[in-house]
Amino acid sequence: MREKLEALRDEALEKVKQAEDKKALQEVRVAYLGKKGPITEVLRGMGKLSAEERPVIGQMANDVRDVIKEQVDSKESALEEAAIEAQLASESIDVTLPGRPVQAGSTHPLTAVVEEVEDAFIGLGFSVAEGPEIETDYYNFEALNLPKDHPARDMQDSFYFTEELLLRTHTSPVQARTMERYQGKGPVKVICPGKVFRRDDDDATHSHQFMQIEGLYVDENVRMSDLKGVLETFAKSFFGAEREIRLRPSFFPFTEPSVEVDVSCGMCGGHGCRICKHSGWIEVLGAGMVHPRVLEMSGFDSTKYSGFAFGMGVERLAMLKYDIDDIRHFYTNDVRFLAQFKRN
Ligand code: 2U9
Repeated sequence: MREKLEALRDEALEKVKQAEDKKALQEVRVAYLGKKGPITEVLRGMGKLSAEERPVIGQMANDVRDVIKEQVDSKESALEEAAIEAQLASESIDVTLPGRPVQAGSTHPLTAVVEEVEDAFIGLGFSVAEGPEIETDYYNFEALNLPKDHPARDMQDSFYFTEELLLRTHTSPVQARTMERYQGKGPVKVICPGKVFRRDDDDATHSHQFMQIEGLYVDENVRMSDLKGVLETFAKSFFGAEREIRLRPSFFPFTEPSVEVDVSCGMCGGHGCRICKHSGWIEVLGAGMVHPRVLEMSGFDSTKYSGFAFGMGVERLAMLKYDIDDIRHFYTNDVRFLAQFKRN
């Protein structure tokens, strides 16, 4: 019996040693320590032993069971530890490896120009206002002194949804709505950037959708000289301090008098070159003193208040500033074009 227990112990410990995973170890545990295992069998057959042998063999069987159990338990802990070590090793990150390059996008040139213009006017005390791209006939035309028979209201020139609703053809309705909100009390000092829509055939200089920034300043005693000073300050800030502006008479239904504003050519310094078509000047925006009828329609007393307004095309500003030859570059989203406008 003694030899049998010793053989059992040696055999079990050898199998513990050889067990490579928890499943194999569990099999050893069940085979040697389970209810149907050989040690339980020895303990069960104790009755057949003599009175002297019984305590000795009993003690020995218990010892063998204990040593097998202890070895199985410690091997189990060792296997668990090794598994955790292996997992940690497989998940380890070498933080000294160089990172994969990230493809960062860039600000769209039109967004960059809008933000730059906004910053220039915010510096002069203007706020930024936005409004709906789908407008009513009233705000897009009527409130801006464009009567029903005006050629600009031709169905062929605008995108109409119904007789009353259309895609705005300029951002002027945003200023009309802003004035209305002020309920006849100045000052109103806003710029309105946004998308506008006109039924045009697209080519290198025209697009059926483009961006405008318009501005409005209404207060007591606003004069043409205020308009000139603001636009000159803007032109110098946007194009460069060496640039000059000049005003030429023009006509818009919503301003009287109206002007077109040229900036001196940055390429030739005003002497004349290919860029300015040998005139020394480049047209950049339209402006004027707000028509008294427009002031009245939006709730302002035109005998007490006066104002100036101006409008410019964002694509045109960007094309002049960055020497871009085709307006369609702004909308086709070729990354080779867009990536040139990365800002630091
Ligand atoms: C209100 C009163 C007056 C806005 C103005 C212009 C002159 C102008 C064009 C420039 C190039 C449009 O993008 S463009 O084609 N705009 O010449 N816009 S004055 O006058 C207003 C607007 C709103 C209530």
